[in-house]
Amino acid sequence: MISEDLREYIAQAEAMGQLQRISGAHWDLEIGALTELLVGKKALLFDRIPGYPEQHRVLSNPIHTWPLVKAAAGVPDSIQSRLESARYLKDQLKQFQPLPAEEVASGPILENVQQGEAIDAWSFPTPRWHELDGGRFIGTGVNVVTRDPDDGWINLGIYRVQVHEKDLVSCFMSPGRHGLIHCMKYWERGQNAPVALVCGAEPSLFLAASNMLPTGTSEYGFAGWLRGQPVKVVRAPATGLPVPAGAELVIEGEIPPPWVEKRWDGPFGEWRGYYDFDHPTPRPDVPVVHVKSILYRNDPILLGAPPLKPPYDYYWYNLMHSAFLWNDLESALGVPEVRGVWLLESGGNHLIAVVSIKQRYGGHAMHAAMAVNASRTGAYHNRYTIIVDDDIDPTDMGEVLWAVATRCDPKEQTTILPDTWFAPGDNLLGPEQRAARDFTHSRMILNACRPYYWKDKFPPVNRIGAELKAQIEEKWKDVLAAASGQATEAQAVAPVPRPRA
Ligand SMILES: Cc1cc2nc3c(=O)[nH]c(=O)nc-3n(C[C@H](O)[C@H](O)[C@H](O)COP(=O)(O)O)c2cc1C
Ligand SMILES: [Mn+2]
Repeated sequence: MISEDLREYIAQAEAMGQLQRISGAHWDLEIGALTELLVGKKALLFDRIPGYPEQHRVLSNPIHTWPLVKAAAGVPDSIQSRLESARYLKDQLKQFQPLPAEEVASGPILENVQQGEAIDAWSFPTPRWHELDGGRFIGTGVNVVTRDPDDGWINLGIYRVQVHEKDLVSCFMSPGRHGLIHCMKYWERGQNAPVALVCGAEPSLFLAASNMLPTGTSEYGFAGWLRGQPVKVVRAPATGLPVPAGAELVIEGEIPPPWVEKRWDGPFGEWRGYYDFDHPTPRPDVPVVHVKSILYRNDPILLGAPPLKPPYDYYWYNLMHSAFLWNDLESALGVPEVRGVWLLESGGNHLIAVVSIKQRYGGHAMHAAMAVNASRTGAYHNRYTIIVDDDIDPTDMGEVLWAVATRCDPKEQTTILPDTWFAPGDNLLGPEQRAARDFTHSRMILNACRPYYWKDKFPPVNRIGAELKAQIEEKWKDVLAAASGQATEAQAVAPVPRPRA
């Protein structure tokens, strides 16, 4: 699906029957609650938000249905399953060539410009998304644009943005984020870091920026490649940073070093399924953005993608992440015979990685597990890595847990890795560790493959064989049909009263 901007995308989603329009929902909790209740069902377009011009809108759950994420990622209609979709995308990734952004002289984003005294970040219907949130987050479906001062590389990441004052917002970047590394380079030079917060762009940018692309690769180039046509950008007036010409709303500003100025943001309901931090303590050490200009289209549409408690249909994130991890394992990290990769929904997108392999050598499972934890996608936050044999579908949580229960000896086949890359928002960080600003954690590898050196002596699986199944299905088809039919009828028929003794 190619759309030039969010409006064209909305029209396409509506034509697919994937859009729900909602009028009159309040920015304070109502939009957030409807977003949570309808996730996985439809993209939601809110208008007539109380207290704001009728056509200042919010689009939430933009790619949070299976048809929409498949379309945004370019998976053909003929492919249905999650695993096959991830397989298709990882094969596509092997051909990835960045298609750089195309600079144009002007665009709809420049229709309205707030500068100086006119700047007012409250003039948009920013939702308060979750009940215990400590404020209004304008940046959830946001693309944070930064530039590497050394080589000019432009990065886009999704880093939450809270409005604090009319010309002051905050932007939380977890340690290791490309955007934060760019900022640190400016701060080391004694300069403020320029930033552009794009709150409402066409969703291929959202999809691109939510992935752990390699260092040095611009998410603009990735989104262009995904769409098959370059993203058109204009130079934002205050910072010179490239922003999508068709974006809905852009906040430009400067981030001073946190040792000069910082705020507390949140609390905020996060993707692990908890508030960040422990309510009611907000998070300290969040860089602030001094707003230099706000650009917006006529009747702007904010893009909202608040984190929600897993599990839910998190496919939009898991699909691409799984494809990235799969491709990393095969391409950069050289793991042979990978048969499937999936990030389980219950782990949000970053907590449980499952890889199925056809074992070919002793240590193959550990090779795969170490590679998961070496890839950029799997190195971050991934608490559990589960390796399974090729008879297990990694997207099937029941099968994965069966493999863990029956093939993974806790003493012999689990490994704990200390001091790994986590995040300040991790709900398992205790008060002392938080106070020490130590955000690392341990993680576990579960080798749930049959032990390699005696795998041929491993008991066979107690499951009907394909040949016997086919024979029985042919010979006993009437019984099978009747029995399944009867079962449904039986449910519909009222129970027969017992005869009295
Ligand atoms: C909806 C959504 C919200 C996110 N919020 C944050 C956030 O507030 N802070 C953060 O550091 N990462 C956040 N992330 C994760 C990063 O955007 C993601 O890891 C991305 O790959 C980072 O880009 P980078 O590798 O260019 O830094 C969020 C991701 C999504 C999809
Ligand atoms: Mn990046």
